[in-house]
Amino acid sequence: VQSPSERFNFARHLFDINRARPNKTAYIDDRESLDYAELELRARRCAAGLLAQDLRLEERVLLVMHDTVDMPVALLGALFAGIVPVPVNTLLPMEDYAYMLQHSGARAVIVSAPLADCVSRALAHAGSSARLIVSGAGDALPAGAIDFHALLEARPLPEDGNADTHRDAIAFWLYSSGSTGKPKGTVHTHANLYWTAALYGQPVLGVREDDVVFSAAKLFFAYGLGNALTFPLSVGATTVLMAERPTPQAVFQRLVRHKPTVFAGVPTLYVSMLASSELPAREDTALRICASAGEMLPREVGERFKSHFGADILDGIGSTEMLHIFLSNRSGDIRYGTTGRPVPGYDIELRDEDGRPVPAGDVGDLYIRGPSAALMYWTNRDKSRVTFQGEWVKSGDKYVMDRDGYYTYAGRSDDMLKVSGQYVSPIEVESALIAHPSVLECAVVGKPDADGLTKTMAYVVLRGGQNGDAAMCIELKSFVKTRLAPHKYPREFIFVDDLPKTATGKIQRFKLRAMEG
Ligand code: 3SK
Repeated sequence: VQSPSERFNFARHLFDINRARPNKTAYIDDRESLDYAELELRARRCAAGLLAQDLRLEERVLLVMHDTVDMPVALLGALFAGIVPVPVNTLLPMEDYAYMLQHSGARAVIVSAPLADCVSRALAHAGSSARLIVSGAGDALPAGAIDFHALLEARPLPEDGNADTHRDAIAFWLYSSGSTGKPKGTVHTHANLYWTAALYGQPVLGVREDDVVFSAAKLFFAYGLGNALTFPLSVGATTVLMAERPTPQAVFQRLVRHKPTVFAGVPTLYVSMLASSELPAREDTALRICASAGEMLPREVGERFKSHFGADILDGIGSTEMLHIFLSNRSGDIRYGTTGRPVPGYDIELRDEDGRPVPAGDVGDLYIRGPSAALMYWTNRDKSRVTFQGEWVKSGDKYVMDRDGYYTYAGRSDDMLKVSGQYVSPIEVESALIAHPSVLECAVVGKPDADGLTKTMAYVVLRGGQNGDAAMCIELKSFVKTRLAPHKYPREFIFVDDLPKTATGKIQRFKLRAMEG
């Protein structure tokens, strides 16, 4: 596969590829569609508008945006201008946005109207003077804010007016969570985007020009960014965007209305789609191929989906640090229940605790080498050193490879949980729970549900004689919900007299896990 040229701007690269198909639909959202010519024009206007707001090369702009056409316009506009977009999860509490504003030093934030109030409070909390730009505000623009559509009235930068970026220049960041501490700003280059399409999107997932692509995973995730921007735009396909939460019903509506040929989801969603009484008939849909990532796809789910829709689900694993999938099943080479084999262009090693490769059949820590690896975690030297080890990236997952070279997930190396395809730190959930006046101690672990998918549960020791009844469960659930993103709160509580601990007082989560296993 050819490397990108040394001077390389990913947004310009996409516009050059698609200039031959100006009238082809690039995006369809819930309100409008954009053809490729309009997408490029709006992005070049956005680039000019951001520069007019005094943002400069490599300064950050936080994107707190739902999946509407404004999101790719903002992302590509910033990339074109050499400004660094930082797309972030739209379901976070205000304090997380305040942290990200401070940590990234963002000079502007573009926010979807329904989230503007929360982000305004975050700006005040962080003492940030970043400009607030609101998408979809209509007549309800908050005082002092700039309307995104007014920003797009700027005279567009010319077609060749992109920032003259190096392929290895900082292009964008994504925040990635860890078991301890704050989210880490994972710094990616312009070339990294190119490589995910060249190595996975086109040859493995097989996205092509005549496809209609729909990703239930949102653009602010590395997974969704590849599925719904990098891959389809790199071949001139059409992409369906959905602003609302990806419930089975919302997904079904789009599968039937827009007839996507490529769909990307996470195992929890596939399970709830198959369990729904509203599952559309195969004849009402047009699926050709699907992707799954985030957590292991149970074998029966892949098999049942294939027999209903006639389309395979390619289960794979990627990471925010590697930007997209590096280990995957492939069409014609699928073993449901495994994560498949390395994506050509990536090298995989499983190592023991001393860093030595483990033989087939043994569990080891997963290391990846490949050209889409992030540069570092911004201002976090210690954690960068642990993860980015020369050419290799340590993923934090454990895997086992069989004699035929297929890899099977064997858990995390740390206490992190993967719930609905997203990382959950048990420590963060415990810190939220312990803030409740009735909670003396607690420990959060994962528990597989009937489909084999992980859900969080909490062991709780209550203060002096309080009752661990159903009312207390409801109380604790709603208390934690106000402090954490929705996928993180425990779905189940078990009240105990004490927790298993080491001699030095460390909670032994593995003992609790064994009780549930
Ligand atoms: O969770 C995954 O497997 C994944 C896949 C693609 C990109 C990013 C991630 C975290």
